[in-house]
Amino acid sequence: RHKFWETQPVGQFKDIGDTSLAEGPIEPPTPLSEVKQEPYNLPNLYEWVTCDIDSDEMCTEVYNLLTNNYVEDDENMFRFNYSKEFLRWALRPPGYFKSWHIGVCVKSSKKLVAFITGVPARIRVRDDVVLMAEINFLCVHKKLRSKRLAPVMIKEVTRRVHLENIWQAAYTAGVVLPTPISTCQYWHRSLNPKKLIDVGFSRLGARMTMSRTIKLYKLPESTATPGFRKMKLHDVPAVTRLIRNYLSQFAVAPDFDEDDVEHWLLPKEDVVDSYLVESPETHEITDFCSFYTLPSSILGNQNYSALKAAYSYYNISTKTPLVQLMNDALIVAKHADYDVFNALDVMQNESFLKELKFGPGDGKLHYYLYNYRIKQILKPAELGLVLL
Ligand code: NHW
Ligand code: EN5
Repeated sequence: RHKFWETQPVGQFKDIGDTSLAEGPIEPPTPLSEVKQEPYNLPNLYEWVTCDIDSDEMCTEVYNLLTNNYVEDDENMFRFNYSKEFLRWALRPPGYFKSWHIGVCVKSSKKLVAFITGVPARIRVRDDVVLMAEINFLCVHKKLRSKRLAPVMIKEVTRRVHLENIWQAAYTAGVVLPTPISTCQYWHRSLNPKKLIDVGFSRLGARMTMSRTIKLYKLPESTATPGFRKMKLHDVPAVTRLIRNYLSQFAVAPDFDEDDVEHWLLPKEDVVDSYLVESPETHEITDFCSFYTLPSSILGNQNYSALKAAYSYYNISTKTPLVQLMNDALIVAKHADYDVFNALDVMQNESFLKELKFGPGDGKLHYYLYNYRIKQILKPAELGLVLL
């Protein structure tokens, strides 16, 4: 069934529910001297490249590959269109390794035809903080699919992660692989319902007219929470305390320090947005919400070529009810001209999705760990991790 994944240290379908298997690493680390020193072999026409995404030319090559070949929905109507600035942000967190930004190109023309990346992250699984690689942006050009290139790329990124003495990884995918630690549902909140319907992202509900639909999704002009404002650099220490305390309740979550918070959560235009609530009385930071910007190309529509989507990231409420906080997030997203606000049913998101008129999407997102076993499949609400 899974000729490649059966050979890898990941939870196997046959082991689901086997309580005799302990939680933790599946295989022990091997001495660094035993890690393969040369890259894996590629088919003869191709060669490895380490992608320098600081370089505008390389960043453009990667951007073009992904823009034309990355993830689509099940009916091939939309394709993720990560921006160059987003890719630079996603691939250069504190302590990143250039050697983990891996391309495959055609020897003769140097044209980039495949890509995979890792970035380092400390991820806590229950009580253990584990240094991991977060793997993302696996992409093989449409013309080179089904030639078993993906397993070679996964083995190569694994080798380069091992060379840094890191032995675990986390990743998400829309497809089922051996074996998810959790399966989440995408939810969508229309901000621009007319456009969403026009492009086939959503449908006019039964017994609904366009004008009733527009009215249904209308939002207030201004935010409701006193002290709601954009996060600034000087907020990093307070936001770090807030988020560390909040994430401690989940079974799997990143272990963020101040440098991570500055990188991942400080607002970056058209990449990541973060708002917080500063108490007008005490000036305490009591609540926080954030979203990242990931447009999709609209494939084959006469009138529109891009869908502007916000994706819920980390949200924390200690004083402001989460429903009110997220309604304010919807209001600022609407003002910034997003067409849709997307969220997964992770963390405490269930508590606002229905009330704020999010509807379930047709996509699921499966979470995976490499070389780390957990005993039971987690509920989405036990996940405190959002990957890009
Ligand atoms: S998920 C997004 C993945 N990208 C896309 O969907 C883009 C569009 N599709 C493609 O480019 C986010 C191709 O279809 C890809 C597969 C490249 C997906 N993850 O080359 P073959 C991520 O980036 C397995 C893992 O013939 P292809 C996360 C498949 O099950 N494995 O297929 C990435 C089969 O193995 P099996 C996937 O269609 C996490 C084999 O690939 C997969 O030409 C990576 C077939 O290969 C997926 N999304 O190319 C793992 N899709 O055993 C990281 C298919 O079933 C692991 N496959 O026979 C950790 C590594 C680090 C460890 C460090 C200690
Ligand atoms: C790793 N970092 O399928 C990422 N998206 O629902 C890789 N559907 O947008 C993982 N099919 O339901 C990728 N509209 C996995 C996701 C791949 C992309 C994907 C889904 C998620 C999606 C939309 C459009 C469907 C178009 C036809 C969808 C319904 C919205 C509606 C709004 C009103 C209230 C009810 C729902």
